Amino acid sequence: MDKQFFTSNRKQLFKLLPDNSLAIFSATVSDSGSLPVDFEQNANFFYLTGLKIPNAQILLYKNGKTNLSILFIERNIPKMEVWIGKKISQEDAKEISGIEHAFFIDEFPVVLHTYALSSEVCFYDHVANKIEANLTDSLFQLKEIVTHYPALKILHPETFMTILRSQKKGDEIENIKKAIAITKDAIHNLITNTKPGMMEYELEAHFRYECIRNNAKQMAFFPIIASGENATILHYEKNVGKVGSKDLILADVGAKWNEYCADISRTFPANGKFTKRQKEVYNAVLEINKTIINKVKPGLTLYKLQEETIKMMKKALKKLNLIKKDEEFKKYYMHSVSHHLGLHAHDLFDRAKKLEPGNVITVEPGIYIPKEKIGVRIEDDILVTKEGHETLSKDIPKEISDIETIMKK
Ligand SMILES: [Mn+2]
Repeated sequence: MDKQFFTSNRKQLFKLLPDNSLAIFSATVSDSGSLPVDFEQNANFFYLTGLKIPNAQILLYKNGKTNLSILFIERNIPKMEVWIGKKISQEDAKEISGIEHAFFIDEFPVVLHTYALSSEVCFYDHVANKIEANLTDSLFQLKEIVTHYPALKILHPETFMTILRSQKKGDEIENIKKAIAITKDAIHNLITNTKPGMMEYELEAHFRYECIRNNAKQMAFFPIIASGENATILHYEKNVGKVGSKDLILADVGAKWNEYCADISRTFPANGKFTKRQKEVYNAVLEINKTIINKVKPGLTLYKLQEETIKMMKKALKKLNLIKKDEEFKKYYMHSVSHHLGLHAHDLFDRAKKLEPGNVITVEPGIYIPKEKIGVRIEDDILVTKEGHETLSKDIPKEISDIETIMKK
């Protein structure tokens, strides 16, 4: 991605920040002395800098006409180079991010002091519920700021970041498309390698293998591979069940490409052939999936899509002889039909906000029947366009006949 993209993201954020304010964002904290771990960059930090390095920060300062972005990165430690290689230089970090001013992270308190005294508000991107180290570190720094600058009002920048990040630009959409294309191949690899009697983690391996082989080394989230009754647990992530010959398998999976996520669900029969009952349930979900996708256009809210889904779901569940009264629908369909997608699989979003061109959302109805050991979810990724929408995942088969044909080969 071009540094112009990240520069423009900061510019947009400056427009939203009030006068006399600071904003502080942090990269993911990681202990570079220990063995490698799967590094996942903090999404807001990536969005504003394009940098995929740990232990860095960015300070934004707005005062009158002054819009200042200052980057803080780790110092290179020559004796550590043999263990972990060289740290990125200030020049390279400036080049990637388009930020003109760079310091080392240990200089943060001194630089902050210069700007904190002339600021009224500090938007601190305190990162909760992610990695524990990150939480601890950002809490420690926040405490320091509160102690040293008691007049500074502390707020969270999430509202601003939601506005910015829900509006996907060209390169972002290209990244999501690429993540979906790899996910498509990996789902194909998963489906065509499935045999009854396998373990769910073997299927997970077939999915991951194809992603990694295509240089998508990171998953958008932990792959859900759930067979039979396991498919009725919405966020099942154990993947340790044995696939029964009559089971349906629900795969809710997504690769990541250059930090951007795909989020796709497909459901297929272990032995390659749907039973009559499985077909009934599957087609009911498929019809809702298609109808809701067709409704997607600017001006709608996610609330409205959910309302429409529930309306259809009530009818479908009655037809499937699962419920008699409308209000019983929650027994078999209990989640939202849509969320935004981007740097996170569940990206920042506001359910009440009207959809706009550039939004990328999922459409994912499902029906879950534990007593019949059937769980079906069909999830596609949709770009909202001026005219309506574009189904980014339209090439991933979801018709029963297509799935059965693929599995016969
Ligand atoms: Mn989803």
